[in-house]
Amino acid sequence: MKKLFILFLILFILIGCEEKPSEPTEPTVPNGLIPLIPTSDCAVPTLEDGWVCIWADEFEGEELDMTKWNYEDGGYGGGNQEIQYYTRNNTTFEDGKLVITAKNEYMMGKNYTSSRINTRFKWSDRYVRIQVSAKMPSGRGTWPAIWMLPLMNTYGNWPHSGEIDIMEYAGYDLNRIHSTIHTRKFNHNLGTQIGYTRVYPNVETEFKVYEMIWAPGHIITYVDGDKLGEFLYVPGLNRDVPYHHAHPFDQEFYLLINLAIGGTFGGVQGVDASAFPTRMEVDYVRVYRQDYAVTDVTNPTTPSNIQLAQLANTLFWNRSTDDRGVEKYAIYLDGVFHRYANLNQVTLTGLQSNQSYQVEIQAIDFVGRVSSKSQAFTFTFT
Ligand SMILES: [Ca+2]
Repeated sequence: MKKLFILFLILFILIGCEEKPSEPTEPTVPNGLIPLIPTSDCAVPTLEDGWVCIWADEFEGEELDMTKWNYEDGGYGGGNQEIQYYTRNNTTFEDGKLVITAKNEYMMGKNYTSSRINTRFKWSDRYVRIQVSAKMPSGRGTWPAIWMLPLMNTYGNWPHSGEIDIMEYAGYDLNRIHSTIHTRKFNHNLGTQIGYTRVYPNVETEFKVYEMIWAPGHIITYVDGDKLGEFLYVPGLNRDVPYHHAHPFDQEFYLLINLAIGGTFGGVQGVDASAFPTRMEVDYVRVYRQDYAVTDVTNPTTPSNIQLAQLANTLFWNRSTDDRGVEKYAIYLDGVFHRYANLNQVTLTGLQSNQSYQVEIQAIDFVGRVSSKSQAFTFTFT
């Protein structure tokens, strides 16, 4: 027995030696970036292809984690003539899930109660991947949503600074999931919002993963891995406006989850009072970031095909490609750095009227690797 123990001890030491971590190597990532460390409260800390969980709520507790979320109590109707009064009393926690129960009960002038939560000033970000596992409520008049609003209204009040509806559902149209963006140029007030819709099986009886992958100029939404919506900024189709009129999604957004009743979307076929109470359940929210320090290894391609837009003093160009995405472009005038642009369009301001400039553009990725400068484009400021 003792011999066996010693044998195991030797084996253990040998294995232990082999597992000794290797010596640190020279950093190969520019700008001293270090790999991301997953947040400890995420059940799935990494996903394939370099995604690391940076924020999550698995809803394992007995109450809402107020370090992560806010309740939005009140009866103002969300700007959509919704008929619920939101109160925190309609949110409960069961079996590791957040449950919002909409009830047919009078409160403060409204005939229904429900809940709405958000992460404003507690979590916000841009260019992330979000997964929300949720089960929809049932009944005509219900309108659950998982969506995002801008943290700061950098480009003005709604819809100028944008809205991302990762998913919406109206209970009168069984199993039909919607995914939509609203911007200054594309919004439902003008009837120009850009949306996608598809029927998925059993959304009221099964948990589905509602997902968004958000990259510069490009947002894709999924339901259980099936692509539902794709929103791409194409400057050639938006020559008349600054990019943020069409695609203001280069700023930080926060997350909202709510179960509205009635209103301009959920209530178009009325509200079936007998359908209440009804529940929206959320199993988890997980937010991932691309671990650029590990996954980004190549430089972006050189911007090309610089052109004048219809909008005065505005240029656009073919987007550069990169192994992990272009974060921004550097604009040079007569060889001198002038400013950055987050997407492949820029409106130049404050230059000398009737003076010509040699414009060169350089793409920069998320670790700071740069492309070559583009061919110079001669531009006259007006
Ligand atoms: Ca790169």
